[in-house]
Amino acid sequence: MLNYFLATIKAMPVNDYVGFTFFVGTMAMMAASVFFFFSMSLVEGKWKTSLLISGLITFIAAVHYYYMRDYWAEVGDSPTFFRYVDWTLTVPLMCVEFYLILKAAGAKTSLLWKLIGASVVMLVTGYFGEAVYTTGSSPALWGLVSGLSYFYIVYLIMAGEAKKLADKSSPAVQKAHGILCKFVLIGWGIYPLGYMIGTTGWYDFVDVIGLNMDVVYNIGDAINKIGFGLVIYSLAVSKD
Ligand SMILES: *C/C=C(C)/C=C/C=C(C)/C=C/C1=C(C)CCCC1(C)C
Repeated sequence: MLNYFLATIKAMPVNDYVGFTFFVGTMAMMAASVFFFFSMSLVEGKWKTSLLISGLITFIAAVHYYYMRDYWAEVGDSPTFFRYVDWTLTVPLMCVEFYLILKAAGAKTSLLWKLIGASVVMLVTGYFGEAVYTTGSSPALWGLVSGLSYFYIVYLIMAGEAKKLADKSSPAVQKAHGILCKFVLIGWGIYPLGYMIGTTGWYDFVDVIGLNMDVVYNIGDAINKIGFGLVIYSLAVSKD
């Protein structure tokens, strides 16, 4: 561990703010995982699995951030592959969180599979546009398909099946569901911004904000993965 810190500090030029966000991301995800795992023993039985999933989301991210930091330091380029492997594991787990809190209201596994299916399509098409078909109008087209899958998820949770189940749930679950929806609508909306910065297309005007794509993705991950877990945590400790 000490060696890791020393190597990190040596490999980190003072002006490498991108590398710095990978480093801070690793630590934040690790700390959050410890918090969620330890909280499991403090909450009622029915919430333990939800907290376990919260911890797994940040733990999987911590491991990927560890490698992404290395990759950035060694190669000096976006660790797109690790990034998408991370998302492909963690985003479906976020769908599981929705399913688990709505299960008491009668959520079926078919709802879970719709959410997971849409998120896999969203991520695979995003990967195509970012790493496979990167020229001409391809990134814009793949980004569009990805965006449609994203809006299907938003529809399911904010107006469709999941919303109807939330309406039948306890006040505490309703509140948690509502906040998780805002994370998906606003927090997940950060990612297309990173995509527009990192790929070429009609939307290149977004680059004028001068941010680095990985910094945008790293901010998105910190907000969404830790934020999601904290919503679940506060639901689990509420008297409901
Ligand atoms: C922990 C990781 C999370 C919550 C990742 C979420 C990623 C997205 C919501 C990505 C969405 C994208 C689009 C909607 C269009 C452009 C391509 C993507 C994959 C960046």
